Amino acid sequence: MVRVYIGLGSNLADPEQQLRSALEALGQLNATTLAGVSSFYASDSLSPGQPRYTNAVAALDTELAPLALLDALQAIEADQGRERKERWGPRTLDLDILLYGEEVLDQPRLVVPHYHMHARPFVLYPLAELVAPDFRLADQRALSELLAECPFVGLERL
Ligand code: A4P
Ligand code: MG
Repeated sequence: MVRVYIGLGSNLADPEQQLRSALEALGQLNATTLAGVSSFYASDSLSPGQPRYTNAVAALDTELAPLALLDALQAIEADQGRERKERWGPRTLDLDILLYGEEVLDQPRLVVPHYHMHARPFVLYPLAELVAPDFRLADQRALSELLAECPFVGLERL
């Protein structure tokens, strides 16, 4: 069993409901247990002119290998009607593998820790709800230091 953290995001078609549906699907994954869910947070999109996002982080305990987990997450995204038209386009559902145990992966389909997580308040603050205060990322960066450099600005806890 490996402890994994998943970032959830949506900015189309009732984002809060998208996140709830995705959490239900995560809870039904093979060889996987949903171990925790953060609060939901709203924030403006990083891409100007797009609808606001709702984000959350989920903790999973899984026996799925990293790429099998990615396949499963992409199947959930597809089930919930995500269409990949443009990178960074609005989406009904985005599921990112933030952390996969202690692993550091740099593969064509999978980079872990997720490349943008270190400076995104809508990832770091929900993650902080699920872990101990002295938590370190797989690359050994302390979550507390990342939070100190990432003010809780523009984030609304729902
Ligand atoms: N991929 C590589 N590593 C991973 C990983 N750790 N987890 C690959 C998941 N996928 C990973 O993803 C493109 C490819 O990344 C996948 O096929 C997978 O093989 P995608 O989800 O299709 O692309 P994307 O999400 O449009 O691009 P990207 O760079 O992941 O965008 P981000 O970083 O997710 O940004 N503002 C707010 N407030 N909240 C948000 O959640 N999200 C975005 C999208 C922009 N602004 C936002 C938010
Ligand atoms: Mg993504």
